[in-house]
Amino acid sequence: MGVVIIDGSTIRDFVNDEAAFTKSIDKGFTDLDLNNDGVLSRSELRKAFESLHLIESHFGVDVAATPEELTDLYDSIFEKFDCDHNGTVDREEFGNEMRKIMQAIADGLGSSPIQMALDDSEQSLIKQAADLEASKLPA
Ligand SMILES: [Ca+2]
Ligand SMILES: [Ca+2]
Repeated sequence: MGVVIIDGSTIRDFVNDEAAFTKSIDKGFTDLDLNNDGVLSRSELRKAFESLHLIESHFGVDVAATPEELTDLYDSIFEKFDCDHNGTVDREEFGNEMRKIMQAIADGLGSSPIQMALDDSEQSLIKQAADLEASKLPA
């Protein structure tokens, strides 16, 4: 378990770093596409959000939400991602929506840094944002 300190600019720098962001979105998409059919299904996207831990922090869900409430929530997230409503999320839809979510998180954080405890093995976007910033610090 490592603790990182991030603020809005950490995340914004990451999202604005086109090469780094696209690379991590691409990798994330490939990891999430469990059956390798080139698109994300409802359940694949749900797994993604369960592992990103964004739900609790960003969507303000009560941890005591019932399974039905959670399913409704994940359904509404899926609808957001699935811009053309064809029932699957392709790479472009995924990248566009992740960018919006990360920007919304950045705006929410503003300039007040928060501490996040992250699993060292975790490769969430927030962890990658923190790593990117750390890599730019003078040695
Ligand atoms: Ca798939
Ligand atoms: Ca779609």
